[in-house]
Amino acid sequence: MTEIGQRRQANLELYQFGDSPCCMKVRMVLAEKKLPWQEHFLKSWQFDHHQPEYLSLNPHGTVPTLIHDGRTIIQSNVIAEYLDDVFPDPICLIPVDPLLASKMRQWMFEEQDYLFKLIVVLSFNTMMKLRVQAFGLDQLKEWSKLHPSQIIAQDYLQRVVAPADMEAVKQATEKFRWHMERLEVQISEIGGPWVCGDMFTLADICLVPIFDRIEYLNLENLWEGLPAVTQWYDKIRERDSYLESVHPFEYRMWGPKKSIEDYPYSEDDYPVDS
Ligand SMILES: N[C@@H](CCC(=O)N[C@@H](CS)C(=O)NCC(=O)O)C(=O)O
Repeated sequence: MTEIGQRRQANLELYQFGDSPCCMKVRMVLAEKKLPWQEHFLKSWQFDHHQPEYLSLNPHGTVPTLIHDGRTIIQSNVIAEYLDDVFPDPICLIPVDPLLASKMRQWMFEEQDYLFKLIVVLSFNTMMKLRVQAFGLDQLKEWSKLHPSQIIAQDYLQRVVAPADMEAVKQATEKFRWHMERLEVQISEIGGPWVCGDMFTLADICLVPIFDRIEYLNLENLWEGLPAVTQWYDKIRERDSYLESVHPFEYRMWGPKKSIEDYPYSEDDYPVDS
């Protein structure tokens, strides 16, 4: 079968939340590969990702989960590499050179092990707590009954209701800036425009959803004065795959750029997810 025929026949399903950085990463790989896929949208605020049916696919109760021809693949970085291995056309996103490939994976780990954890702290303290105001505590308590583990559900409710931990926010922004300075060195030393030089790779795709979230939190100053990082972000936002995979503003959760007053919750749409 030709490569185009193979792509048309690819049977790909993605379980996801729209706003999730890990899911945007996978959507962007799918877009680079021009692969059609079917969406299974999970409502995180109603704990769809903790229901037994979903846990049988992904025991961690996290998104994304990819199903390819009935086979399940979890962990966003693993999914990204899997898609590149199985669908090498029309663009290959992993360098052949082992040293460059190791550099790419190093930045993929940097995103998973550090940057992602930092944006969880920043998001939780600045966006997630808005859910109490937006939905109302009674509604959140009602939904929490849908969680199969009441210990986890109560812990979640307490964290959402607790006042923002501004010391944790301060520490997370300082750490984030440190990673940005290292990224500046990486892109400028290799000559850009991408993290691994001339070749656009999975490292670029893994990092961009983190930038998207930071920008949505009005924290773009975290790469202020870093020209290589700034140019990298400007350039990646011109790619079709970015435009196809970035979550539309209308469906985003509330945050500094989207106030509850201007965008009140309506039963008819799904303006929020994790
Ligand atoms: N290492 C995992 C992380 C997955 C993850 O934490 N996903 C978030 C969304 S970006 C999630 O499902 N959060 C919901 C929860 O933890 O309850 C991956 O890369 O797939």
